[in-house]
Amino acid sequence: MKVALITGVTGQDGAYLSEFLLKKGYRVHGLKRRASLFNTDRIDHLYQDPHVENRNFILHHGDMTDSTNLIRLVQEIQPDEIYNLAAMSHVQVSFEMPEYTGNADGLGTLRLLDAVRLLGLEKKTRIYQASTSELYGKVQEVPQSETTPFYPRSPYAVAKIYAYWITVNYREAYGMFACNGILFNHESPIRGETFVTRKITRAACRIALGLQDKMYLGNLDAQRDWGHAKDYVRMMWMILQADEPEDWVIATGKTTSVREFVKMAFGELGIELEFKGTGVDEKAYIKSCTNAEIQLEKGQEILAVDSKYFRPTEVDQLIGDATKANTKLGWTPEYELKDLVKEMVESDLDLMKRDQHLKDGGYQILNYFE
Ligand code: NDP
Ligand code: GDR
Repeated sequence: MKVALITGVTGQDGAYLSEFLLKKGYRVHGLKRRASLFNTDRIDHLYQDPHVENRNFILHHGDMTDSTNLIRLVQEIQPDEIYNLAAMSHVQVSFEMPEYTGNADGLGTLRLLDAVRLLGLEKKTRIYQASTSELYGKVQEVPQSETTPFYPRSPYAVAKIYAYWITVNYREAYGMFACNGILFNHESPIRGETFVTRKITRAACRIALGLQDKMYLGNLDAQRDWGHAKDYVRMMWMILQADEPEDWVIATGKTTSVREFVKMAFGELGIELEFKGTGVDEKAYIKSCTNAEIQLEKGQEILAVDSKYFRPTEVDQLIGDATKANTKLGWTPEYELKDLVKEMVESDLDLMKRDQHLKDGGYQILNYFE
């Protein structure tokens, strides 16, 4: 039985990767942070009672900022594969917490690599590092591939660039099977609520159900190469099964603006929008609605731009070239963006209908939309 350690197991990718590896017959160990409330919603369906013998899904408390904890866990678990997914992963928040982001995302990766080296596991343990298309930052070349120069545009991206190069360095210096997956944006129904896609699908469903009047967004012109997280965790595993340790771009090769994503999400609900104005004065209104269950007035303003969501330095356009992953490992994404949007909207509609029942029953519902 192969043994994997996943850091960031409570996150979007950690949850999908755990499911994927368990189906492959792995014993999966997950590193989770201690929190004052349970923070395991995404993996609760995988939970196994600690009193059961021979569990194959085991959680450990830990933190990327704590070397002794990481060394002890790697020693205890003796993993065949480590997937380093833990990170303060929100680009805008990294401007508010630059030092912590550098510590967790940058130095955290060093701590993990060095734990493997100190314990003499260089030849046993393969390591996947969650690198990101944010490394490309300011557009140098379109589309972006493994050879495109980096130009990071946020404390998050700068921290991740350290993690990228320390992974390459440990591979070259100590012969470790350590690889970077340079993943472009990937989303799902369990995407964090403050990333733009999920913020949009949640708000569209809430507006359609009358739980919210309007949503606020930042830069509607930003373009992202959005894929489905399920396709991307499959590739994380494939990267560690390759013959040689290398770095790989994972992307769909198509780019879409935030504005277009808004139209697609409302479109799934049968609502057509009209955008008026430019820059911070841009707004969107209901143009028509073909869904008889939705009571929205034509002309209602449902979206406004709020400059507080603009970043001090923005990444304008990302579009990835995954030719290497396709030709050398046979990876292609199975999901189209329209399938992803549909899945996210259906899931959020279901969740928001529950909120509506609670509200109708006199209970207070969450009203937090950062
Ligand atoms: P999430 O934000 O959903 O999950 C991040 C995980 O890291 C959570 O489990 C979080 O724990 C954990 N974490 C944060 N800080 C620490 C810390 N100091 N010590 C231990 N654990 C910590 O991210 P995703 O699942 O979307 O992304 C996974 C990884 O891939 C991240 O490294 C991200 O930067 C990277 N990435 C993501 C892309 C995407 O589009 N999703 C694209 C490219 C790269 P908690 O639940 O307690 O907050
Ligand atoms: P990103 O994702 O920064 O690409 O990082 P996010 O969804 O936060 O932003 C995408 C684009 O949308 C614009 N935007 C807004 N973003 C947010 N969050 N909220 C808004 O209201 C809003 N309005 C417009 C942003 O300016 C940006 O251009 C994600 C994370 O998962 C990283 O961890 C990962 O490395 C990269 O994707 C690849």
